[in-house]
Amino acid sequence: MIKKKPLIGITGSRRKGENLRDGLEVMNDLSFEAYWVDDAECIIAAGGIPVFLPLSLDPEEFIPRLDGILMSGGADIDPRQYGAEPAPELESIEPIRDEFELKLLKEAYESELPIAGICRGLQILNVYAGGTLFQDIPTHSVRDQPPLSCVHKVTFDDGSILAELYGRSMEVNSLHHQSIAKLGDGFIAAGIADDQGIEAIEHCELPILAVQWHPEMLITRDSDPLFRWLIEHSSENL
Ligand SMILES: [Mn+2]
Repeated sequence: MIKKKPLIGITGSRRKGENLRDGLEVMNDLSFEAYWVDDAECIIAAGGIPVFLPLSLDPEEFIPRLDGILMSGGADIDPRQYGAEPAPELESIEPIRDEFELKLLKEAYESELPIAGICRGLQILNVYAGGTLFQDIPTHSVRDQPPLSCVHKVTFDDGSILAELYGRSMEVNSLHHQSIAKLGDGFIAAGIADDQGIEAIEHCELPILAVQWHPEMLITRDSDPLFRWLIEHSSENL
């Protein structure tokens, strides 16, 4: 018998047809939704089945059907979600996605579903838990090199799950221009950059890990322990 694989919801983004370079002009005002194929492929490589979550869905309906969640990278979070006014350096925001993901997290928390967060995924987890963000950290926004380029070190806290997964430290890519200011309730800052910026968080009680870098873009992606951790914990729900 084929072993049942866990279903992992992946969050994505809604855009206008005009953003498709090969799209038909007549469809410019229609919307499409997109997810990063690297995320899906890493979940497949780790033994899960990725499920894309359209923003029109009600999380209350799909959370009971899923075994785990990957909160993916994407646009900036609307600062008003954490009580701040938009700074001039704020990049594009996607309020409909913010609303969807915050509602999704409420349901996922209640179900104690395993969650992994990447980049924006870490940031929305922090905001959901009452934390705040720096709206622009230019030194971490290294976008003039291929996404697999490792540009700074992350050191993990002794005794953290992330240290168990990654060891004492690792070199990572850095495509984000925002990062955690005030840490959200229930989380520890398990990974710190050399400038003391928070690069990885884990929840003290719930199965939630999140990283600020993009493991799915690194050369080590197919054996990355974050995805392995997510699939192992999600398999407990089968
Ligand atoms: Mn960084």
